[in-house]
Amino acid sequence: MQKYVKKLIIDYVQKYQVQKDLLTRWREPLIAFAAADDQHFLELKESVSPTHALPQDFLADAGTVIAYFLPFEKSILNSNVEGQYSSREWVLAYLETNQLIADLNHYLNEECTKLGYKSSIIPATHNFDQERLISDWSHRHIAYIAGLGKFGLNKMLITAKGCGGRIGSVVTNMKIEPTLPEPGEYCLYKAKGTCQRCVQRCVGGALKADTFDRKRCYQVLMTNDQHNPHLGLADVCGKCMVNLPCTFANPLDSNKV
Ligand code: B12
Ligand code: SF4
Ligand code: SF4
Repeated sequence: MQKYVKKLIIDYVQKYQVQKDLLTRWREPLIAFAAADDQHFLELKESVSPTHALPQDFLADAGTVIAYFLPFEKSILNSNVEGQYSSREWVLAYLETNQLIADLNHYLNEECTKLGYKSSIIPATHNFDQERLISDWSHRHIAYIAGLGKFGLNKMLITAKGCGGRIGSVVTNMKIEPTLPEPGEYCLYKAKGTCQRCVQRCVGGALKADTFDRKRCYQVLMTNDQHNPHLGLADVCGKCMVNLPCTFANPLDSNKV
């Protein structure tokens, strides 16, 4: 079943970018699976928020959580390196990937239904408390539990294809064999105390080696939205995700993909 679901996602993303009139291109997605009764989900009530949901809050008979990473084409990531504001490519990649995640989740739901199963449809973002700036379903933490990657100093989930992309997750009552997380860190600072390049790149003074000011970061995101008045809600920045050793790959993997 793992192989089957992986192929559904990979093929969908490949066709999506050719069939639709889009500017964004994605590299091949990475996919991982967690058992819905994995005890680590309970820990999110402490580490993220007491109101963080469990897979069973979406489906009472939840079996598996599927987490996927949609890595952007390198040109999109490189387009966002220079300047104070996000590039136009970055803004469009944000908007188009959020739509892709919504469409992909609907597609997976249809495919599950065909097989006699159910699945949740959870948005890519904007499912967060506007005051606390914390979500009750943190895709990054879900993906971490499924073994899709490890947290970087920049707060991003770093995967085998780097951190430059977006994450989605789906709860289903299908039982799929869980993925085994890899040992060790994927961030140079966390592994060796070096690098900190993401901190140096932060344009808002929000990201420090020991703290992260989410309100300050959000102000920068909203400045980019004001800078792009004709493009939908573009609360973006992402300067701390590009031009880094972890943008395209896990910098600690000697067999980088
Ligand atoms: C709220 C939110 C924001 C807020 C707050 C950001 C934040 N860091 O929490 C604001 C609006 C400021 C924001 C900004 C951005 N966001 Co945002 N945001 C979200 C949202 C909706 C929820 C995140 C959340 O609530 N996390 C819970 C909090 C408590 O976790 P946290 O702050 O990340 O802190 C934890 C980690 O540092 C972690 N951690 C660190 N080390 C370790 C080690 C271990 C072992 C463990 C278990 C945990 C851990 O523990 C901390 C506490 O639990 C998600 C979508 C979603 N629903 O998941 C997207 C999301 C996190 N955002 C994303 C992105 C890309 C961005 C931006 C780059 C904007 C952009 N698109 O241009 C910036 C980056 C800021 C940054 N450096 O983090 C992506 C991240 C993709 C990735 N590769 O990881 C997500 C997942 C959206 C998506 N669907 O892809 N975001
Ligand atoms: S830029 Fe360096 S310190 Fe920052 S997350 Fe990536 S590897 Fe870690
Ligand atoms: S998204 Fe921008 S403001 Fe927020 S931490 Fe990254 S570089 Fe700093």
